[in-house]
Formats: sequence, structure tokens, C-alpha cells
Amino acid sequence: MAIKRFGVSLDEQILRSLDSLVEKHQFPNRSQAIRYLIKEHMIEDNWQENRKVAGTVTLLYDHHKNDLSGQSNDIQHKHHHLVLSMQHVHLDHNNCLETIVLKGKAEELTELSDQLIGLKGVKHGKLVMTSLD
Ligand code: NI
Repeated sequence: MAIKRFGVSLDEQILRSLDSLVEKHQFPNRSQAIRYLIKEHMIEDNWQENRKVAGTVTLLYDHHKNDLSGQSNDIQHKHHHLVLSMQHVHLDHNNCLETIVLKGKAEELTELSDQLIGLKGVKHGKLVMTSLD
């Protein structure tokens, strides 16, 4: 594929951010960093176009707080068409780790994971999505 060059104007602060990205990821040059950013953004755009995606939600919460496993279960039941599986691990006396595997439209998965992660008492939560296309 032919490579085309084009000029980019950036203010100093953004340029500094770009350079720290180059350093962090050990890109050979700024072009590589820009390529990386464009690619990342395009994946996000695909998700926003509402293609089918698969994903996992990871939740860490205190077993003794707010009946969180019950609440999480209720939310998952309401969205049973999106939930493929769920694993609950009792990490220690207090902490539970849940991994929920999902499949559906990106928007639906984001909404569901926001509800789960937003439950009061959840210590940490993260949604990871991957495109099926
Ligand atoms: Ni548990």
C-alpha cells in the first residue's frame, strides 16, 4: 500500500502528549503513534456503530455489602439475552470476583456493564469488548 505524507498541526501540549505516548509504547516515531491512535479510534467507532461484539465484565466487590451478589444476579437476569456465562469466585473472606461473559450490541453491553459497575459498593469494575467483524 502506498504511503502518503501529510502535515499535522498540533499545539505544544498535545505534541508533548504524543511524544510521551511514543516513549511509553516505544514507537519508532510519531507516525507510528498516530497510526496506533487512528486504529484504536476506528475500533471504538465500529462499536459505536453498534456492531455485534463479545465482551467480559469483571467486578470486584465486598461480599458483605448491599447484597451485591443478589443485585448483580438480578441485573443479569433482566439481560439474560446478553449474558453467556458468569463465574463467581470467593477470593477471600470479604472479596468476590465476578467475570461475566456477554454477547450483543456494543451499546447494550456498555449499558449493562455501567449498571453492574455502578452498583454501590463495587470496588473495581471493567468492561472489555472485542469486535466480531
Ligand atoms: Ni463470593
